[in-house]
Amino acid sequence: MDRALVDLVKREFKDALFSTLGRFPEAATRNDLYLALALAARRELLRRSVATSETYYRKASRTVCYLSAEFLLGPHLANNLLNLGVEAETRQAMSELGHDLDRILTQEEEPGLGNGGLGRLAACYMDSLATLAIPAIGYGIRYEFGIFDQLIHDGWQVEKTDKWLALGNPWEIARPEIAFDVGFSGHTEAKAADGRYRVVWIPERRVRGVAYDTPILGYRNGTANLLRLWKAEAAESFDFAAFNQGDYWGAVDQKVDSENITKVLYPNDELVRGKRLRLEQQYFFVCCALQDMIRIYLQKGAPLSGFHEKYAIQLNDTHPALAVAELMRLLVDVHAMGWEEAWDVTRRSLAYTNHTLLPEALEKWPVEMFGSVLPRHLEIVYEINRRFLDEVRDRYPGDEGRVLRLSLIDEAAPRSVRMAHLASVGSHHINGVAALHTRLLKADVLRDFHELWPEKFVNVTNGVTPRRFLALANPRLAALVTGAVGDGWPRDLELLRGLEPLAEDAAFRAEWRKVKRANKADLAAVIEARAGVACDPDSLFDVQVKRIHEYKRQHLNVLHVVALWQRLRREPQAAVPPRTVVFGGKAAPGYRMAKLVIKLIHSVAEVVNADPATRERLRVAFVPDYNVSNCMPIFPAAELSEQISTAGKEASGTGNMKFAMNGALTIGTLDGANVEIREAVGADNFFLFGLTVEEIHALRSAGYRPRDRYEGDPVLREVIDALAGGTFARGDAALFQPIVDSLLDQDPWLLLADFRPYLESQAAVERAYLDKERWTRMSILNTARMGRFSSDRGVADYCRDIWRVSPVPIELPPRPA
Ligand code: NBG
Repeated sequence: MDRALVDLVKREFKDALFSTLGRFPEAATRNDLYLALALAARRELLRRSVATSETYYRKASRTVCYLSAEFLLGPHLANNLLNLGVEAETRQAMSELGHDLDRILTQEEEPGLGNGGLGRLAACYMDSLATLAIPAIGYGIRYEFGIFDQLIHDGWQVEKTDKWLALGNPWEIARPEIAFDVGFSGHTEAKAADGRYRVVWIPERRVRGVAYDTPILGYRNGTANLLRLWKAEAAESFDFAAFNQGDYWGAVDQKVDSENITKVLYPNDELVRGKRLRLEQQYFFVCCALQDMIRIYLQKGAPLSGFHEKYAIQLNDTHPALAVAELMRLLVDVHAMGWEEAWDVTRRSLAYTNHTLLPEALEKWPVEMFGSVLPRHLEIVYEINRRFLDEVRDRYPGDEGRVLRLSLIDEAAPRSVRMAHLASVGSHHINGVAALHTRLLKADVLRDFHELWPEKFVNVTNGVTPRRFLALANPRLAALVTGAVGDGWPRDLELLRGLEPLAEDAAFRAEWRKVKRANKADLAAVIEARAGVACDPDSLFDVQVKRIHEYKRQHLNVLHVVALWQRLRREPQAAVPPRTVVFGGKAAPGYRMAKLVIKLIHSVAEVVNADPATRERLRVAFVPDYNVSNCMPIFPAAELSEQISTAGKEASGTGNMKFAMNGALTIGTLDGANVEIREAVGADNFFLFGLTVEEIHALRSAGYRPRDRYEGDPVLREVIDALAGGTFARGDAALFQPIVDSLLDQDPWLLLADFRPYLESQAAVERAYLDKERWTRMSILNTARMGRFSSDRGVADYCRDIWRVSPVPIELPPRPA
């Protein structure tokens, strides 16, 4: 332990408490303590941030700009202490001052500026960019309210506003001088100027976007990249015309209206509803981001024709796809570049990541709304489309069907702008997020684009940061791993391979089990406190945590729970290991089926957990408010990871990686990154079941009749009959009827088709679990072989295949005395 560092932390902590917060220690609340420690850490962040920005500026480094409407960061303090490498000293300093670091850490409200996997991926990539010393800026939206907090009332989800900023945010720095005007609505005029025609957009409304910067640290290096989030403010805090006419309220109204744009994150995951405010949010942050890039670029006085040499702009799904039209507008209308050159610059700057194959998640904006919010952009989209379709007609003469399919405009009423097409046309590369997903993109959703430009398509399988999800979440396992393979693994996860031979070492396996057992005891305490369910840390911990969605099939998991319960009642002597089935996840507030699935989980839990005949052998718990903080005790304690989506529906999944890294075995379908995880860990160390994408196609075209499955399988029948008969609904047989009907009539997600194979796979899990030594071997091999699922590998792939950027390491000047 570095004694001088302990003293420094104490000094800076006290200094922040007195000089910034104006508190004496006896009066300090837990929030004061947290803020003081955060401010002390922030000094170190800023030291790195200043050195980083100064280096990038001096070297005019090629920079990745990651545009994302969501960044699901999770709490900063613990992660920053880890990356700075000062955790032990900080703990010591706090303890010498009479405080408990862990207690202070729980005070932080996490910035929940994302819905699920897509936003968390953006956060993992920011972490890896900084760790790999890649010059990068993340651009997004500073939502005042992030993803709602989930409460459970009588088994139902209730949403509560997430007031994450209420007690202050010590990690951000407001930059009121970095602010841009963003126009909306109005009309366009063609004007002759400098001997050429120029189009001028006269917006009807202007909003100001103000930058808020959060430094993102690399792991134990000098880098701190910027996450720059935009907050909407009134362009003028008073509309003076209205004010002078005595319309005070009208003037203030306008301010309130402007601020609405960044008020709240849309809580829908994988579903778009054509809401005008959401379109405004998307344009707002893209417009600020591009103006900011141009501002930075012009500091060096170079002509904008080289813009694409300076920036590699990544579009995280289609939410920022307006960047295609906005960059064209800025270059052509504002900076007077010719169309062809501007188009060349635009296409060389942008690349697009697709994150979904679900049709309901593919963004489309009705042309009428689009034109009313962004009249100039609609003209630009039309012009891009006109030129693009000319090219298509040249390549495929007479193929008007193809022209219709490729068009940026969907002609079906109401006509709409297809954002995935806009992003595809305006980008130099298009990528999917797992091998299977990229293959299906090429074959299906973007097939015509693939035929047109096969060279544009690449795959970059997702990854997750081992810093947060192994080092920070699972200190016991981290220590064991470090003891075995050294301390290099957090930045080179392939080093975990060194664990492989230890799978054959009985003493190491015993240590491995000890770690898992302790993590399970921790989680059991959390579950007891938060869900009111007591569970046995010696039972098999079977976990499914993720957004609640029919395609993810939490209800298939429930069908298994019910089948297991019925079997345990029937065969009390069966050689079945005791099991605790844990669920967690939020449902979109307007998604009725998903909310009913949450209720179903609670209802089944109520009955099963109270049944004296089975309660020693089966428990069910729903952990409320699944988010980044709450996931931390879950991954380390899980033994079985449920990744059971309908094949072809989960683009990648990233929770699957967090579980396996922490030594859980996966039960899963051939979907998303499961395919590659299974390849990596070995088929013997993975519980596979279910129809493949091809088999699903075949089944559908042969005519799938779920009711036949129900009638043909007595076990399934008993399960469904229990749901339909009110066994779990306190006698109210109608309660779960929508689920039963959906399964028996259409079963769009093929639960009944996969039910039998799922049950058999669960039986294989039971057998494997009864052999502790075998299970532990498999668990060790899972962790050992997860190296390629580090987000560092993901970022390295993007750097090599898409961005063409290289590291710019930061030399940190010595700490001022
Ligand atoms: C999600 C996919 C996940 C994937 C993440 C990150 C959207 C639109 N897509 O499978 O459903 O892991 O993106 O790529 O949220």
